[in-house]
Amino acid sequence: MYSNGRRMTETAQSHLRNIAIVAHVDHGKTSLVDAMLRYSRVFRPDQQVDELIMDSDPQERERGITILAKNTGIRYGDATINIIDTPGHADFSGEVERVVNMADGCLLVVDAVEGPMPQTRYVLRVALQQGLRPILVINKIDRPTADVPAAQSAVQDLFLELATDPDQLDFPVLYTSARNQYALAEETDTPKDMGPLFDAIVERVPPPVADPNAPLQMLVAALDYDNHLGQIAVGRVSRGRIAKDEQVVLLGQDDSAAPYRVERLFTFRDLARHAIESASAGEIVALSGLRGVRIGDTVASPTAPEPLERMKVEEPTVRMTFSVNTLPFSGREGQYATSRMLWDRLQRELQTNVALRVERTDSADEFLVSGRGELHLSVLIEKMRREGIEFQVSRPEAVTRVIDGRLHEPYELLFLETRDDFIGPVTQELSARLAQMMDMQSDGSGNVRLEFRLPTRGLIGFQSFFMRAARGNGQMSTEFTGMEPVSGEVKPERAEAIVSAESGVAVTYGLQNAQERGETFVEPQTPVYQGMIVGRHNRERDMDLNVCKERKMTNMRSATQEIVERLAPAVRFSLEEALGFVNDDELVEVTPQSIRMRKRILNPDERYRVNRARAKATR
Ligand SMILES: Nc1nc2c(ncn2[C@@H]2O[C@H](COP(=O)(O)OP(=O)(O)OP(=O)(O)O)[C@@H](O)[C@H]2O)c(=O)[nH]1
Ligand SMILES: [Mg+2]
Repeated sequence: MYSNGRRMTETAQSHLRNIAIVAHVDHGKTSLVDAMLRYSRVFRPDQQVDELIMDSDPQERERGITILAKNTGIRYGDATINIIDTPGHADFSGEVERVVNMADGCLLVVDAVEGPMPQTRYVLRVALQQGLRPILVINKIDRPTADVPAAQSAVQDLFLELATDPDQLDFPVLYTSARNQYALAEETDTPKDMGPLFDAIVERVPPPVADPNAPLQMLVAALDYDNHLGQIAVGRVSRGRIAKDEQVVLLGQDDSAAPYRVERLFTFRDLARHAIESASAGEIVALSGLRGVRIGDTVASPTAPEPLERMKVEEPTVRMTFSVNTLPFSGREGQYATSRMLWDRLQRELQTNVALRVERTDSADEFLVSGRGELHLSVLIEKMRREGIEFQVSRPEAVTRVIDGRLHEPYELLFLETRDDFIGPVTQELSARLAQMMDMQSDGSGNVRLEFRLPTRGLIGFQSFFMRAARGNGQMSTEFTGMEPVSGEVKPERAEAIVSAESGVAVTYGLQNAQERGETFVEPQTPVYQGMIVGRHNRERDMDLNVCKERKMTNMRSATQEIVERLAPAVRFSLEEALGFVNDDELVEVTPQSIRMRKRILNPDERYRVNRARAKATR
């Protein structure tokens, strides 16, 4: 069996290529996978095909970004090319760290207009440290403002800086338009199809080299779920063979080892899983039958249960609490989650969300959840709310750490692209957030690129501000640079809250009163509770106000005179905006239907008593 298997394996490996696609956000990774899938004729020519087919998660479609790394397998001639599409947003860097171990090569995609950006450097470093053979793909060459030579030479500098092995400097360069579905080996070639990119992959990425006769070892790099099969573990067989019905052991965290049978085995072909009987070292497979499996576990032969090293994932930078909904409305709009249910749900998330951390706190109803940025956490919040769960979260804060006896906090570089009309308000806001400007470049036609250095603490809530301030004419990205001693105080310009003084139903008259003092967040006829934040006060202090108060109707004449009641429409916050708005003494209440903000202490008298006591204590 083995001698036979060995010959078969060697042939199979030489036909196999495993590549990861990495880049800065929006440089065209998923579009490139679309173009490759189309070229390999997954879709019949006359078939209508969705764009960004790999971005299958609803939040990926809505937000227009890739959130989860995903696999597909494409046939090209005799070759099978396993492709791993990864996210380019810095908050999902953990996804890149999770999957690079499955690849032997990578396509580094760079936008021909933007050139290398912060996350280009980050993902290239991760890929090169893993020893991947790179192919540089200069994409979007169809864009009128493309500057291919500039982009290419900037990436070349990056390679010189980051290569861990001189061989990595000898990389092919392809020029592509993923949108128009062509790739060129030379910039001056005539556009035809994606063939040149496939040829480069087959010629330049080495096939997987591994021993198919050693005892089985496979690192679980991804998890999937199937209603019939249950949990599906995905990984690259790094040693030996794996077969359907075979006995394996699952080596988990804390040295646990549990025996299982491989119930079903698959490879990836196009957009589907393709059932197979066996696979050998070098192949990327999916298997069912393992229970309680986590990413980072090893599937091994019972004869040699040796775990592989778990993938290295960097530390979180941002954290917030997730807590049980303690509000008067709890359970009305969603499934009321007990602390046990919330804890279990967060534990389940840890099975796949490798860069996430969850800890208990002093309170049984509150958990500390840490991730790689606000978006990393808000995507999780949104996912849980769509599952029907109700809960509350706190304002995000930077994760601090004591190093050599001193409190340190994360620092980041912030890169902004916007129109020069917005430089003023943006730099003013950033200086209140402890940012230092490092660089500013104008292109002469009104576009500007700005670079700042600031603590992660100052960055919290900035994205919402920036999007509003630049009226959508902006892009931002960040790069974590390291931990530095804490200094300075962030003073974001937040006006304070208008807080509902009563529980009841907001009415026009009450909201009009509120609008004389600021903006309001609720429409008339909205149920409100005492302690709920219903508006933004113009002054720098909170105000409790009864928005349920009706006009006194005793004087009929004056009431009819003022019958024309003017009310500005309510300001609606997205989840991210709400997270950026709340202070430490407030929470965001999340239900499947609503995002509300509240004071932690609902009762105004009690709240003022506590605040006074606190102010006294710090004096
Ligand atoms: N003009 C032009 N636009 C492109 C090209 N490739 C991608 N785009 C556009 O660029 C945007 C981002 O493309 P995606 O493929 O989602 O980028 P991505 O790298 O997968 O983004 P993330 O996964 O979120 O990091 C989309 O609007 C694409 O239509 C191209 O070759 N030419
Ligand atoms: Mg993508």
